Amino acid sequence: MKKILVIGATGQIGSELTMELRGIYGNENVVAGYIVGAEPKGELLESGPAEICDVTDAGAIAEVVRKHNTDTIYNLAALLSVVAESKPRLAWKIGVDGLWNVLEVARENGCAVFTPSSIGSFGPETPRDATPQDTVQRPRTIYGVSKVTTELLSDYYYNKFGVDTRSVRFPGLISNVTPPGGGTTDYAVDIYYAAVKGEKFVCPIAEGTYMDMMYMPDALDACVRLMEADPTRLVHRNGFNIASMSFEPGQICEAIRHHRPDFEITYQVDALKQSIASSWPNSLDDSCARAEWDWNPRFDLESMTADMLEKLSERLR
Ligand code: AKB
Repeated sequence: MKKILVIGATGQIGSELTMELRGIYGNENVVAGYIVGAEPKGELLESGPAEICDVTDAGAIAEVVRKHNTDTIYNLAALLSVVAESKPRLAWKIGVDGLWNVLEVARENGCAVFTPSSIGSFGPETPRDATPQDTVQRPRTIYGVSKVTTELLSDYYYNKFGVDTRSVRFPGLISNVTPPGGGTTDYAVDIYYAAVKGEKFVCPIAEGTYMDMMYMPDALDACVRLMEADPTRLVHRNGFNIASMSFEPGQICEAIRHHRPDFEITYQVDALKQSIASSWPNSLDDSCARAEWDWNPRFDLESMTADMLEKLSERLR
């Protein structure tokens, strides 16, 4: 049975991934690593072990790994794209120096490492539609620069030291559990909260701006499936394009109107978010992930919208 440490276990992905992994590998085998100020609560705290584990503290990571005999680290610590622009040094410290700490601990203790990359690792010179797996990566944001670096550093540790590093390039993630904070794609979560509360949605992203998005259950499946994949089938490692849907704000609004016909949207474009969104691809080609580890998402815009509205309505009731 795997022994897993999730760093960033109380964040948007971590809070759900930790519970998913506990369901698969057993509660006691999945440690929720968190930082002071973002402590686990409720089921996340009660269902399994939790340890303070700051990604910027290599000694703390090593201690937790040794104490729990960890063999797999999910390293989810990162600042999202918009907030990273206002704290570039911190974004680098967490995203790149933090990963370096994780990789060193992994090298010394024989751990596999999963680190998410992002559609933010692409930039304006990247082919926009059906963006290939291997293509130009010259992002203009510090988030993107750090994501490209994490892909390269992870490949370096695999090629040089044999550390089993794997990653995916996540699109915008949509979840009804833990909201994101400080991302360019956050509007696609906020819009559902507005719909369920019966409010008009003021969209910070311009009509016609396409970005890849994904429902959280598919994102969690990607994390597990890739780390379980037969290594002999992996031609790529860091990081795989994965995709399930691409839409612009008007289309998500239309999908919501199938359930809430009176739902309204207006646009008040945020210059920073828009400039980031405009530099990202419209849609990714994920054929390598499909061929190398059977990536196969379940949700499209319609099925995600139905599920989001139902679950959020229950939660906010
Ligand atoms: C962001 O918007 O910063 C993230 C991402 C696409 O990586 N959701």
